Amino acid sequence: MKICRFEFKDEARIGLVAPDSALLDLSAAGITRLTPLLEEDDVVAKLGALAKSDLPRHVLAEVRLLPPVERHEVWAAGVTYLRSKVARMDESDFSATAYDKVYSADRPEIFFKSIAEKVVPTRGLVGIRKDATWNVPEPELALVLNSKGRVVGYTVGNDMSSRDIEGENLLYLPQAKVYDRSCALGPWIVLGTPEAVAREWNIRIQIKRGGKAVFAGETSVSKIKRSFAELAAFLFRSQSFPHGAVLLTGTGVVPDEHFTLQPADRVDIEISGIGLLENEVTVV
Ligand code: DO4
Ligand code: MG
Repeated sequence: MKICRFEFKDEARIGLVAPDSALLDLSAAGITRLTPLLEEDDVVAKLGALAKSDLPRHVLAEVRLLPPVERHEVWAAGVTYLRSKVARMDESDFSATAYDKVYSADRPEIFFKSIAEKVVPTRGLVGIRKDATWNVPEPELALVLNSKGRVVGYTVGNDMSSRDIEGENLLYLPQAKVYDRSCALGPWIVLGTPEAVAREWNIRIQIKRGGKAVFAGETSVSKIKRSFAELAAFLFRSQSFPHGAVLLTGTGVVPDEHFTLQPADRVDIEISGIGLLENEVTVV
């Protein structure tokens, strides 16, 4: 079951993506916000019943999708895949031990990524910093958590990163990770999927320049070292999220060291059980 935020007559609405790719407008059923919906015990049953009712329909391809967050903070876990650990140890002698240790430590790496209003939706522009020379997208499964810390859904995430800044000194991580347009989420949230099923999904990325593929990579959610419940529990330890939160689960695809993004590149990230997050790159 897929729900999204979309723009209609200058307001944000909540929609249910139907199997025939129509968008059912949930505002007609009094559902105007995502956050309270995600607090419900059985949101899938509720939406399943509503899907059978006579809701207004839109053509999905014709609406502008909004980021699937309202007041959710976006956080990110790091070094959860072996590939991420190895690539980061290679890029920085200075910080290699830190990446090595955090991969196997009890406590995962978790860092702040974005406030909701800065999140870029599908078809929006993602950013590379003007003071960075080595920029990459990080295709990641994003957990959608309600205020109790329960994983209620999943979306596709892009943890845009400046590798030269992170590689120079790990204390620069917030600058490598948090800047305008550095976080994209979308196109929608998939609800009602158990972790065991989500772990069978594949994550694919393709980057095109002038219409030609310049990088493609793929990984599997099953390669994430830690369970979703473990990552969520660490995020919610000594911290509350009354509006819920989104937690990116780390990258398992890292382009080789010669690759850097350029303005106007097109980044497509697809997770098999969710859908496609598509963005173009701009300099910020
Ligand atoms: O340790 C730095 C960031 C790691 C990260 O973003 C990732 O592994 O995806
Ligand atoms: Mg990442």
